[in-house]
Amino acid sequence: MSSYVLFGLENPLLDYYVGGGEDTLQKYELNANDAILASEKQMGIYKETCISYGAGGAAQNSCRAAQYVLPPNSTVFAGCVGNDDFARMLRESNDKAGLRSLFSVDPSTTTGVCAVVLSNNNKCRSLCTNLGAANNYKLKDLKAPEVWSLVESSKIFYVGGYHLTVSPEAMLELAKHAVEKNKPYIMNLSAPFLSQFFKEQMDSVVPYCDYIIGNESEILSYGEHHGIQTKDVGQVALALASVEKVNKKRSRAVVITQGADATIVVQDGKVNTYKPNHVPAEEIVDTNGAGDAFAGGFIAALAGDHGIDYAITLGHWLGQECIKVSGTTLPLPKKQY
Ligand code: 26A
Repeated sequence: MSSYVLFGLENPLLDYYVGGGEDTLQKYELNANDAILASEKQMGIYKETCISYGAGGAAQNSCRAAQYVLPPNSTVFAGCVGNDDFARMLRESNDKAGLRSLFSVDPSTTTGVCAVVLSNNNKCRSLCTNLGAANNYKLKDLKAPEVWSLVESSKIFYVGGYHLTVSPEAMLELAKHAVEKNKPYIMNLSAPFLSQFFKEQMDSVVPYCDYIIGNESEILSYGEHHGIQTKDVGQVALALASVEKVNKKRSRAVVITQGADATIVVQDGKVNTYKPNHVPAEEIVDTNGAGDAFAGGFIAALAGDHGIDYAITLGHWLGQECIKVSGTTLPLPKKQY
């Protein structure tokens, strides 16, 4: 029996930082705070000079962050990569973080890349992804015996909403296992465009979710595209939390972060708020990955059988540690909460 407790699934991406701030945003028709799939007009961005690079992929970042606070060998992460240097870099940084990579390899294409453009004194980040091999993850990859045996021995599941564009089938297969064994299943809303353009896929997975994590723009997009007539974050979160559940043994919590503002938690028909500690502007280096680190702390706490109050506190702490360093990484040597 393995000791892994957390199983993550999503897109293993390499983050490719491009300079130029507002000018680059304009050149490639990108918004300052957004996450999109690249279209033809953005393909040139991957030929711009890279100012730095590092492991990315939202859920992969969260799993690395969860491992930061969990005992060794607690986390595994599945997705599809190419057979190239980028894949080797991702494996190396997961190894370094103690996250086990469960990568399927598609040698016919390249590992996925996310162009990151920082603007507004590094307070805004625009993400533009070319999924590459990550787009080719299939249900059969999850069902491969060496992968599925780790699904069976894991205690808790974390799926990125971004995977809705890739393999909702694999997300559902994991979800059904979670229900059958009454294990917690957590999804991140990941980006506003998913509720809009992948609504059907989103709606197929939400009934299985025990926890849904997102930010204010993601929940408002969910509301807008589900006919919820309010722009009040708590009210939209209540509506999402009340979508009928498949696993009746667990209630659902919806957790919405709002940057430096209070995190909103909806559970059992009640709205609670949790204010994160203040981080002085001069200490903020790079906000890319803050939400992922929050999710990592949150799921690590759940994996350790803690309650939601502690999960939020640990999430806030990891989010804050993440924005004080460059990239989607956390400070080394490790800090203790
Ligand atoms: C399918 N898309 C668009 C994506 C992503 C993504 N991770 C998975 N799928 N677009 C951006 N990211 C990741 O989000 C992190 C910051 O939250 C980036 O790789 C970045 O590390």
